[in-house]
Amino acid sequence: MAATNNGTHTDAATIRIGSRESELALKQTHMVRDALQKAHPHLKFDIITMKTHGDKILNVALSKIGSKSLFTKELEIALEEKRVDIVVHSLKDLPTTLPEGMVIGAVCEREDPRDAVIMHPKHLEASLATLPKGSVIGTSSVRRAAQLKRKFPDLVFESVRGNLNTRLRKLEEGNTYDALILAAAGIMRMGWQHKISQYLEEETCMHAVGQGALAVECREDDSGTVALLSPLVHRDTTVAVIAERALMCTLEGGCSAPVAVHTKITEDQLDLQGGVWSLDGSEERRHTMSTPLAEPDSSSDPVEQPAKVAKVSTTPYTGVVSHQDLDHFMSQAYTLGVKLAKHLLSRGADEILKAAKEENKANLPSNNPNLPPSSSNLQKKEVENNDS
Ligand code: DPM
Repeated sequence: MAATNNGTHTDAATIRIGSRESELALKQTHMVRDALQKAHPHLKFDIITMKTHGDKILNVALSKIGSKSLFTKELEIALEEKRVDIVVHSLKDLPTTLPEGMVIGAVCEREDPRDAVIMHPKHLEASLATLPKGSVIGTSSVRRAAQLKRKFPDLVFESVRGNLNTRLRKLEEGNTYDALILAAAGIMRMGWQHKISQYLEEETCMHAVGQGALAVECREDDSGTVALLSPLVHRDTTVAVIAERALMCTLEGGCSAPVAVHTKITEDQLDLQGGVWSLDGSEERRHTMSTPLAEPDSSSDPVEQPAKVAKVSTTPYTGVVSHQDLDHFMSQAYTLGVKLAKHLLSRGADEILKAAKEENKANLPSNNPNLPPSSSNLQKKEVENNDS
């Protein structure tokens, strides 16, 4: 245990950081470890790696699992059993409802949240708009596929197996894919920015909720660790991702549903754009709403209180720990996300999401024994994992 009984850290404490084993996960963990070491030079930080269920079951597409805890559960068990004190995640892999007793103690400054295109070496001069008709784009994200099918009906979208290293090798050494779509943040952390041909702006493909931000999870009752993480909290990122997660939570979207966002913080205002698509991209609902990020008392908007669901962390704001000086902004951001989600739902997003989830479920190999697991379209094909 890093904390003493009264919740404060001793000078000699060692903080144990849990991480997945993939190269990207470790790079992310090292970034957080370095920031913590800088903020707390007197503490020692150890990294403990482990495989998650998602790293072990390599034959089911992320969109079929329906649960986002696939890549986080083992780490959270280690946290609960006090084998580690904190866990580093890509925020976009963390569900909007955390297990009881767990909180996000810090959301760090966001990297570029956009999706990006890596072209096959034979298409280095091309963009998605100029690729030959029928070109195959590798992505296992229903969110990316739905938006891009709508924009580029002549392109073909295929699932791609494996972690980032495997995917890049399959693109560059094979002839199956003409391009990959990946999160710019992951590409940059891997040191591959020179391979990016094109960044996708929000008109073309909005990003996933929380994309590009790292989150540090800890035990809610470990006040010493929560305090230790506070130097890592980034205000604008925290406010933006709370709006995004409130939207996601209210839509009850998960990995299986094409939900995407675009957030902008300018001066004292937060703009949140959200969208929902059918799997084939033919249906779309998107809308933008804004809120002033006003200091207490100058806001005229009623502030929505986050729902407290039984058996769920009592921390409001989709699991993100509230910091006193940020609380007012966090609640305005949360309110905005809920409001935008309700607007989208009232315009038919509920039907679209329901249909997308059912379509995904119907294509699950286990629900459809006659379906060969390797049949060729995105919804039916298997992937090894979504390795982040
Ligand atoms: C989630 C999705 C993907 C990851 C779904 C989505 C992409 C899966 C795929 C929830 N998690 O984005 O619509 O492309 O097959 C993941 C990546 C990162 C975190 C890799 C990536 C790195 C970027 C970040 C996988 N999780 O999206 O290219 O920190 O946001």
